Amino acid sequence: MLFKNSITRKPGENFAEGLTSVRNEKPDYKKIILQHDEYVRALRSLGVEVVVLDPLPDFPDSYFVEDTAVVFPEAAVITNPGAEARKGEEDGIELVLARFKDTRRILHPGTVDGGDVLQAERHFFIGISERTNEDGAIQLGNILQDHGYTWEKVSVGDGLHLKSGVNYLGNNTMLLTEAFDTPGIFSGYKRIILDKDEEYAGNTLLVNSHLLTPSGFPKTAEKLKNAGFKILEIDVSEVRKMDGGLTCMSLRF
Ligand code: CIR
Repeated sequence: MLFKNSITRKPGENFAEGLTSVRNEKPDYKKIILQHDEYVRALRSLGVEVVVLDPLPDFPDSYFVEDTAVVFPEAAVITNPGAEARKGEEDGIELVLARFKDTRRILHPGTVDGGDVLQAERHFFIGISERTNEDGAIQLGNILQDHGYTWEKVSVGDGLHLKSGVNYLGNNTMLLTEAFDTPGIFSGYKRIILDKDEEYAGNTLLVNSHLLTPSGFPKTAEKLKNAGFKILEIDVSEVRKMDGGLTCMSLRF
């Protein structure tokens, strides 16, 4: 699927007040701004128009725009984010997406974070996690089904989001951690399994002709290149300190 448009949001000066499981590594504002700029440049270099929204001071995690919507050619589903501190981020995104798509909403008690929603061609995997519940998955699945997509639930286990551990690379190929390489779910795909010490690189993002992958994971970079993929390595060290990665920082359609 070719992406023409994307929505991003600049990290705010208070981004380090966002939710994170990473202790004792202080994130740096100047660095994250440079990293975000590089990310936006990479999207543009791949032919994608990028909307860059201003920070929302009340929501330090709001540059992780991926969690606020699920976008596909026919519509955009505005989520009800699973973390209390992030509820409300979706309202600003709805206004922007409504310029491009018909919008639908996930309603309470359903919760969905976009980071739990993995699209592989006409099929969606919806992760059940601390952020996405059964009710939310069913609401989203019903909307997807109305548009002719198929879907299934996947238990996320320990990770934050489904896409923290598995991503679709195109060409019928999944990049995934050993934990997701269980018989059944992804066995119909070619699979590239991440080394234990490089699992963070599972958050690799397919954009048109290239894969955006975090820098600093040489074994994963080699595996992707050997499998025939073109890669762009991007430094997201500060984003990682806030439990985020490359997929989280944009909505693409
Ligand atoms: C959070 O905990 O919600 C943020 N600090 C990180 C969100 C990352 N988003 C994503 O993986 N889609």
